[in-house]
Amino acid sequence: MLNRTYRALTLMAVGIGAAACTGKPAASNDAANPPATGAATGGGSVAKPTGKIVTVQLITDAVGNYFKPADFEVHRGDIIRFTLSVGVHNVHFLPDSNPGKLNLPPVSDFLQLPGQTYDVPVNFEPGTYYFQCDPHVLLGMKGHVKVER
Ligand SMILES: [Cu+2]
Repeated sequence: MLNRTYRALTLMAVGIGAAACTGKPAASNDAANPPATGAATGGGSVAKPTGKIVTVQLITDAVGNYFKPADFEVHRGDIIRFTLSVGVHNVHFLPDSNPGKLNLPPVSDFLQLPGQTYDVPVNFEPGTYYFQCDPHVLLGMKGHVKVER
């Protein structure tokens, strides 16, 4: 069920991507007109993929509930691969805790199966971003990722 939903979403995303690629030629006025403040929501620049995958584990153990690593750096174009190790967790780049940041990824589904992943392509502007696991944030399950160009 989960897998099927995930696959459908993936197909949708691929479909949208393909449509975007085969659509009209890239708007040539993008370069001439820097996006107005707030206009880039959802339409920000897509970073060129670096091929680098940064794995972050989601863990429940005797120490508690936590991301490992919880504070790390990535570059634009990397992929952050949140991977469930133990427990039931999600990943939420809370807008309220990331004021002024654009292109925040959607909140993930709950990861419940060990090895289950949630990929976040790093298309954000350079800066430090906060994320948390909603059910465990009060237990300290949160982290920061610093995005570098
Ligand atoms: Cu959690």
